[in-house]
Amino acid sequence: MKPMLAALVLVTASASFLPDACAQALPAAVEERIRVQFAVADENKDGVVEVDEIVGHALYVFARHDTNKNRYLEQAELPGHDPARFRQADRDGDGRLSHGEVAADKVLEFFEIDANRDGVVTIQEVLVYESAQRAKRK
Ligand SMILES: [Ca+2]
Ligand SMILES: [Ca+2]
Ligand SMILES: [Ca+2]
Repeated sequence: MKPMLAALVLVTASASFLPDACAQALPAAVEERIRVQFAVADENKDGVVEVDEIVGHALYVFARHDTNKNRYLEQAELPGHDPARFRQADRDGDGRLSHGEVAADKVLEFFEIDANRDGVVTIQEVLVYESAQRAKRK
């Protein structure tokens, strides 16, 4: 009985204060940038981001970065982009990202961010996800 109770207390404790603690770990400038990106991605302005909105946003960003307009993104077209992230998205390993590779990467990330699995992503879910990612990178 006792170990079970301890586990229960642990779950309750982490559920109640961990997300807040995580969100606070983000520098204000980073949080602000995330909030701006979220607002842009939320095309229908209902306060949550759906998977279609994230794909639409990703392809919009794709077009803006594809400066030589060859319908592929090379690492050189993404200054400041994490090279490890680039390689992860580059599924066929040809050194460039196609529309499909970018869309797939975003869809996979979307469902990872959607912690409560309700099919939409809230700003809180994004902030918790981002701080977890940053903690992992450290
Ligand atoms: Ca929306
Ligand atoms: Ca590729
Ligand atoms: Ca969600």
